[in-house]
Amino acid sequence: MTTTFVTGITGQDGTYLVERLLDEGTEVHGLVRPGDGGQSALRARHPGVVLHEGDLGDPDRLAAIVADVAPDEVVNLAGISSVALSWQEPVLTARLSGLAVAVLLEAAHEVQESAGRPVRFLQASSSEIFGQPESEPQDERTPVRPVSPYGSAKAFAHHQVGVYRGRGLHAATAILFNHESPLRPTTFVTRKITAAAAAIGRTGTGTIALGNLDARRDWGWAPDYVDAMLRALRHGVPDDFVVATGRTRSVRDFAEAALRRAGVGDDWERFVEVDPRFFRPADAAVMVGDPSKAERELGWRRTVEFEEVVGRMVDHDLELAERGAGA
Ligand code: NDP
Ligand code: GDR
Repeated sequence: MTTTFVTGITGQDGTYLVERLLDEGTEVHGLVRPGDGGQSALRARHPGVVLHEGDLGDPDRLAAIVADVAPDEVVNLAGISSVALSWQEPVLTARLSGLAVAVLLEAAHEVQESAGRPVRFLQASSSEIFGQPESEPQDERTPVRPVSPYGSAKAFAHHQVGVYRGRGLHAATAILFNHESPLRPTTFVTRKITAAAAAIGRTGTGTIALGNLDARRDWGWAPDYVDAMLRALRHGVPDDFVVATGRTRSVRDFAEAALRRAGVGDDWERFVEVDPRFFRPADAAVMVGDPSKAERELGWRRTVEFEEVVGRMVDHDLELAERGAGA
């Protein structure tokens, strides 16, 4: 039986990944932060998952857990995942999303050396490593030139994976563009919009205060991206794979689609306002990925288009709003 160690198991992608791994009969071990977090919900839902308490910021504990589990596969999803937060916490971001990846790679390599069997590693890399790219669409050859503390930490991690690939570890990256689901927290623009749109749709009042409405992003469906990560992990050759839809939409487009779905109609613009507090010191104007390598070499296909991503998120939030109102 394959043993897979997953960090970030309580997050959006971790939640979908655990279900995939358990369905295929994998023994799943997960890193959880001491204290509650999403831990008790996870224990209740999946009692078969073995949880290990530790923090990414504690390198000795992290290395000891990997040595103890001696996994066949490591999937690293944990870290500071908010670009906005990384501007407020640049040093913590470097520790959790950069340095901790060096610790995990070294620990995985040590397991490989001491057990005398291959260990596979998958890093959740990010389109933010490209910063403000000069060309579109971005692919695996786009220069890595981050402009945010988050992107910089992810770029270090991305390069470190390449270093360990050179040392013989089966280490791959999925260069993930934005991917969304009802599990997204409202600190990200999509869920912030869908939660607010649902409330506006129900009550007919309220506003959504947003930053840069012209920012364009390539938004996909989270379970599709988890599928891509698994394919990259299990692929014969360890490599880097852009995971994206190849289509880009503005924050304004997202807000329009969500408000229309919530039943607001042509009047949607009246509910959107710009608040300078949500602008960032640096932000790419347009991100759009070219997933053709993942499609060609991994056989990956997205299954959910933009309109449906928005629709599923709004419908979920409308349901939550109904339930909240009925309680
Ligand atoms: P989430 O923010 O939903 O999940 C982050 C996970 O990291 C949570 O399980 C969280 O645990 C854990 N974590 C945070 N800090 C620590 C710590 N100090 N020690 C241990 N665990 C910690 O992220 P997503 O699921 O959306 O993303 C998964 C990965 O993919 C991330 O690395 C992200 O940077 C990357 N990525 C995501 C994209 C997206 O669009 N979603 C796009 C590109 C890359 P807790 O529950 O305790 O907070
Ligand atoms: P991002 O996602 O920074 O791309 O990181 P986010 O949803 O936070 O921002 C997307 C774009 O929307 C603009 N924006 C706003 N963003 C937020 N959060 N709140 C607002 O009010 C708002 N108004 C406009 C942002 O400026 C930005 O241009 C996500 C995360 O999942 C990362 O972990 C991942 O690596 C990248 O996607 C690819």
